[in-house]
Amino acid sequence: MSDCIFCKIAAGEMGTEFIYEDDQVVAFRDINPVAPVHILVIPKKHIPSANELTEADNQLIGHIFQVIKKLAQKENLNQGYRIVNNCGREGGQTVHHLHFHLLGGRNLQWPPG
Ligand code: DGP
Repeated sequence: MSDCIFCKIAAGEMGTEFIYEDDQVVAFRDINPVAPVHILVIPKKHIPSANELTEADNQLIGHIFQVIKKLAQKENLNQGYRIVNNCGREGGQTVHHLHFHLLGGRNLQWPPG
């Protein structure tokens, strides 16, 4: 989608450093980190939110979770981490391109705000 910031990032148009890339996804560090490790993992395909996922995306979502697991190992998050997907306005979603936050490196509190 031409006016989507994450589509532009995934296309390499923003000069964002990728910490992981394959044919389906890219991962990069969040511009406003809320934890020592704060990585965003996004599909290259434009999907506005988790609410628009279909059965056809099942493989993609499974793949994203495999990528997250590998990134967590690479970042030495041996004590645990959190995967967050904000969906919709009340869910706190601000960028309308599906993304998963990988958070770690400190004790994360529950419940979130
Ligand atoms: P969410 O609230 O779940 O939609 O999170 C969107 C996140 O995206 C937010 O933590 C900030 C991050 N973000 C927004 N624009 C950019 C950008 O241009 N570069 C990077 N690295 N992160 C961005």
